[in-house]
Amino acid sequence: MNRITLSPRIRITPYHASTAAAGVSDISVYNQMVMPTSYGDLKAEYDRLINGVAIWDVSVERQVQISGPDAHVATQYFTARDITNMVEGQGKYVAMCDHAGRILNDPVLMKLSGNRYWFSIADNNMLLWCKGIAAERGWDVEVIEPDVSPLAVQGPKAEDLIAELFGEHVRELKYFWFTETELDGIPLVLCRSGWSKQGGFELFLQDGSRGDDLWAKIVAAGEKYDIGPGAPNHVERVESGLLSFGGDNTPDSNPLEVGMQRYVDTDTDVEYIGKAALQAVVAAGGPERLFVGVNVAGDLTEAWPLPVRTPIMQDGQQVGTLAAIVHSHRLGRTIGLAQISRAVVEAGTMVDVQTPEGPRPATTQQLPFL
Ligand code: THG
Repeated sequence: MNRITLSPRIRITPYHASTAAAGVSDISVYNQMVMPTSYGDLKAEYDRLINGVAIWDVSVERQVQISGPDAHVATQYFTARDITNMVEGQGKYVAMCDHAGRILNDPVLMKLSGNRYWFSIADNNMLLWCKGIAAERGWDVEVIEPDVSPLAVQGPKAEDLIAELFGEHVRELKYFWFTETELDGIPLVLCRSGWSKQGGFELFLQDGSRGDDLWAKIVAAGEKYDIGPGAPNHVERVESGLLSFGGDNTPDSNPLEVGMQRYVDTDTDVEYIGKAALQAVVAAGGPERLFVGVNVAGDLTEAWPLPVRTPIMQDGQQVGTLAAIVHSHRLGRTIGLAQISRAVVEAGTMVDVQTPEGPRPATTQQLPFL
């Protein structure tokens, strides 16, 4: 068993004491911050997410806030999607790319009151990127990481619980839309979002001194729904085909190679970093690799993410990389997420994947599985 040595360099979250009291057993590090990944019973955590309601400390989804007179111009330039028509209270799933069109992040972008935007980021230092480019461009913007720490409430019973706490109007919120609100004086942004397809909300706490208060209020109200602690669920996310940025992609992947083609605009007049490179990929007929599911022969006992991506082979040649492999109880088979050569995917031919339990034959399929 390995342990992680904590120091001020690896930040703890505003819910740290609550997660410890709830029995957190495993953590990862993400955006230089502690991310709880299990409370010791992965099967129970999965069942709670599929059938009930779970509370997750996802403070590690940090916000990069862009505000000021040039906020829209700057935010658009960082975003490989046309955000011209975005309105206050709306969120969108977007890609941020470098100048070669390689994906740097897959945040949820939110447009807040007062000419402010939040990139709710995956694991990569976008604060540094945005600050550097804004300064070089001479834009009149402030780029900061505000005191904001999301708490996810996920599962089919999440909506009833959130409606009880915040009112029936929350049922009308569309996906990724949000309201700036409070709970007994705790300031937060309530968004219909979260890294699962089981439904739910994220409460973006805006005062890091109130984390344990907020956790306690959710757990007290959730008692009658049998709420329990959990974390972004590795099995459910594979079944749902949700991208884990940094894990699923290779460092040179463009967003079309990680399943984000629906969220990338190349036929647009707006300017953004990487646009020319992505237009060239489209003009060439599409990306070289696709993000797909694999159906793997045989059962598997291992339930954790792979420590490294493993090669996917065909006829002795590497044709892709496997990022995740799990046993799905709902599907009754072993499934994985992979980046595989488009030619191989389109031919529909068998591949060989390296699993923690040896090599196995596999077929490819479109995502999601469920
Ligand atoms: N919460 C917050 N920020 C985040 C994440 C989060 N930032 C990084 C990362 N996680 C973003 N990743 C995703 C990926 C997919 C979805 C949500 C966050 C998702 N997708 C839906 C789907 O695929 O069906 C809907 C997408 C759509 O149609 O627009 O839910 O977890 N705060």
